[in-house]
Amino acid sequence: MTTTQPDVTDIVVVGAGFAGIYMVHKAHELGLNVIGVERGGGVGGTWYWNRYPGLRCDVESLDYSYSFNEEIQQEWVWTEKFPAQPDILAYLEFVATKLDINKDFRFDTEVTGATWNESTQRWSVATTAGTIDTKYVVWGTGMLSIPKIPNIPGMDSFEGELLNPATWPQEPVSFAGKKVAVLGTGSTGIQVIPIVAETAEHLYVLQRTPSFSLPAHNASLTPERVAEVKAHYKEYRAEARTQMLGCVTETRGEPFEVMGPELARAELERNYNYGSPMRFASAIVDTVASEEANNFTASFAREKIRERIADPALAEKLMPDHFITTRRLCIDTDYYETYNRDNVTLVDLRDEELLSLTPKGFRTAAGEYEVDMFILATGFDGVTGAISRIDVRGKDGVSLSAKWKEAPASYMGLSVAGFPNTFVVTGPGCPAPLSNVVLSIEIHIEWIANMIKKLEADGVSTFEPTAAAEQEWTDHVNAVSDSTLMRFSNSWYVGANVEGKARVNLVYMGGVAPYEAELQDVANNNYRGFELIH
Ligand code: N01
Repeated sequence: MTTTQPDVTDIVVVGAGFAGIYMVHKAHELGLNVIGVERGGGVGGTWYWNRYPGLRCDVESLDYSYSFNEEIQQEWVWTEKFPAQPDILAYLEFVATKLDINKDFRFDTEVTGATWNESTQRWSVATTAGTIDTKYVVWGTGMLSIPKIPNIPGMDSFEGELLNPATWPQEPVSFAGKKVAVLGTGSTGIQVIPIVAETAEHLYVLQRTPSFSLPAHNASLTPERVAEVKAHYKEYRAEARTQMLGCVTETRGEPFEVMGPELARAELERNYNYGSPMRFASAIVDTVASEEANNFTASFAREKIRERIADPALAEKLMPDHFITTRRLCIDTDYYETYNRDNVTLVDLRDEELLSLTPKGFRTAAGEYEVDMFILATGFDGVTGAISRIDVRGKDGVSLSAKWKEAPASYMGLSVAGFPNTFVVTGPGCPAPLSNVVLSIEIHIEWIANMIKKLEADGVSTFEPTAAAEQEWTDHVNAVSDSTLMRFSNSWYVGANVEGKARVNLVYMGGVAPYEAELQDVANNNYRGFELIH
């Protein structure tokens, strides 16, 4: 229903994922009016839309959950080491009910624009169900919510089922007896490929860039393990907050040079056997920074991949050649073993370029393949994609997407010069993409809520970061990133996966704990870098 008079509120929260749910709860605590807007039919964010079989998070469930509410973390029972999508969605529904935030959300409603009004010093937020007049806008639109659809000739002509994991149908999809193609071998492809292979008549995996993947060793959580963590959850969460990746890794925190090859290998082995990308990536602390450490870790991971594939020539085709951890380090269940099956064929797009989809399948430089289903596991327009497609106009009518087209700058990864009274949760230039993102979100939401509380108490009408502070932070993000091997990355971490997108360091590589300390320092110094107008 479209209303002519705008609704009036204090805060508009866009998105009902981990960020939006917590922000609406914080608005309740602050005693402010809040309206949440969510394009999905319920809470969940990316976990609402991504429903493909095999989807589970690569951060352990005991970490990948809110820490702010003791009752919630005690009551909810995680059953597996790595949570599956239905469990995460059920968890978020449980939290939303518990915190009574559903009533504040307009579901099945899309934000189409947001315009800063100079005369009222407020935002006008346009949605598909009317306009909202608000003092603050908090964008909780997610880092990975807009799928990247590749522009492959002939896609419209394909007569079979064309599926995207990020908008997977709600009803079950059957692969039984079908010829299926999966395009893409990032985290998504690696999870869906073994499941498809189980029942498909034939599976073609179309790979352009091999990923590094480790066995997840997923398993049921024992009641003892759950009880042990729950008995000391407060301390466990506090320790996670002192870590670079925002979760407990139990690693030595030593560089390769100090460890030496023998100990380094033993530590890689120990963490490989545990099964966790966070732990494996932290086994040698300078894996992402030093070429020597990285080559050592990568060689170890390649050795392990070789052991899992029966055909040595095929194993070489699946061998990644980038610096490990500069693209997502994946975890899997039977990914490489899937290539030992008779009904699976690797189509190496580096040998035979993908030319087009055809009515009956796809064509490469080597020939034509018939398939009934084509799955686009081709990734996301990361970090900036969701907001950039909304018409957000700040001061002087400047468009956010135009500003970010050049370089997605931010101050502290959560605010943007020229866009007053606005926060972008897990925006460009924060450590979230390389962290336990739930903790990164909590850090942002708590900081944002504290700032709003202070602004309200002090009678501040508008705030925005100065252009100088934004530049300084962006330079710092770039300098830290360029001091690591991330400078060679060609993934969504640097916007390299989307044609025409500015190549920029979207991830702050300084780590979660130092980043939170920096945020606190900004707050403690009367919100250094922000212009506050009474
Ligand atoms: O996407 P990706 P994803 N022609 O960008 C290929 C999170 N996540 O959805 O690199 C041919 O990693 C592309 O090849 P290339 C996680 O943060 C987490 O898998 O462009 N190939 C690549 O192989 C992750 O990092 C979980 O050469 C094309 C693949 O598609 C992020 O989401 C699960 C192509 C895309 O890989 C994204 O992962 C799932 C083209 N035109 C996702 N376009 C877990 O927690 C793209 N590709 C476990």
